[in-house]
Amino acid sequence: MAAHPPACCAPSADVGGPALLTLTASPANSVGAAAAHTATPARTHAHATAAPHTGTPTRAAGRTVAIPGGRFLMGTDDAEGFPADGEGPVREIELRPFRIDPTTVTNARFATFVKATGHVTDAERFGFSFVFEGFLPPQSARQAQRVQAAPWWAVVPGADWRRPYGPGSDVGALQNHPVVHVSWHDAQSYCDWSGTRLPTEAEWEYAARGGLEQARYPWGDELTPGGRHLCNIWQGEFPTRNTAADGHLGTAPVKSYRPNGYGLYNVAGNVWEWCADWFSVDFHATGPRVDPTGPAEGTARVMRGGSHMCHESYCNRYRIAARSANTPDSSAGNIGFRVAAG
Ligand SMILES: [Ca+2]
Ligand SMILES: [Ca+2]
Ligand SMILES: [Cu+2]
Repeated sequence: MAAHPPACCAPSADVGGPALLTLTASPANSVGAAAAHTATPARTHAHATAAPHTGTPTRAAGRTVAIPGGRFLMGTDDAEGFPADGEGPVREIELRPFRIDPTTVTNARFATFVKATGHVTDAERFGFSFVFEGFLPPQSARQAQRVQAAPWWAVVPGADWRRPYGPGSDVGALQNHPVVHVSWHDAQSYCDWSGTRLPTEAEWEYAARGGLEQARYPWGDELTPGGRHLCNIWQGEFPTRNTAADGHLGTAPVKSYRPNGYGLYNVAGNVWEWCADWFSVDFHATGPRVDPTGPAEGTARVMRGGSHMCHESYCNRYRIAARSANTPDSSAGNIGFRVAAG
């Protein structure tokens, strides 16, 4: 994502996957984040996004809320935006009705899925995931290999969804927090099991807007109206001091803060959310305007919504129109997902 000014708070798409395994075998103490996206082998998993939408309603789909079809203005030309991310141009998009989960998938729900299927996540297969340095014991933080372009990300062997801060940590107290350290593939597997699917990027944005037209945030244009925090991001100086003025240092329970006009929680902040689409900075400028599903191929999958690590001075990608992406086998402590259906 070298073309993204400034780098996002999520570890770069370039460092996930087997290329990193090679690097970790060498004494290099930082990962070359500027490597090409092609460092990750292309997978043909894209077609899994066409997973059956029609099966009988399942428990997981039953948690979803109905979003009426309609037209909306997608994207932004906001001066606070990042045009290089492909946030614009603003265009009218038409969508069929669909359903979407009011929350991201929790650790408790992901545990049910893993228990039922024996699913092994990409983080477990590769043997590491990316953990924010501030969550590590000082000794581990000092010794950890870092992501060059985003050195606050430590490469932590043994970090995965059950051990979000690395070996010795657990999700015991985080049952209703979003599952993290899950790759796009892991999210897709959860969807396949639960009879759901990932939302398209257009569906995600439409649902996240909650009926407001072109608002900067899910509740309006002001970040902290009346001084109130309405989402879980970063306050203080990134990445050295987090005051947690919004109540949360790391992830927050999935139903924190008030929901948007469609009943969705934490679309802004908390965790990045995988979408079904391949990422492109410009495909949408000329692409379909009715039920768009993104480009036919790519190297990274769209992520939306921003995370608890976004800060206005650096990565204000908690705006609704903000975009990011990562390779489909990458995972980190600030990436999760919510499911859709219909
Ligand atoms: Ca926070
Ligand atoms: Ca989010
Ligand atoms: Cu960010």
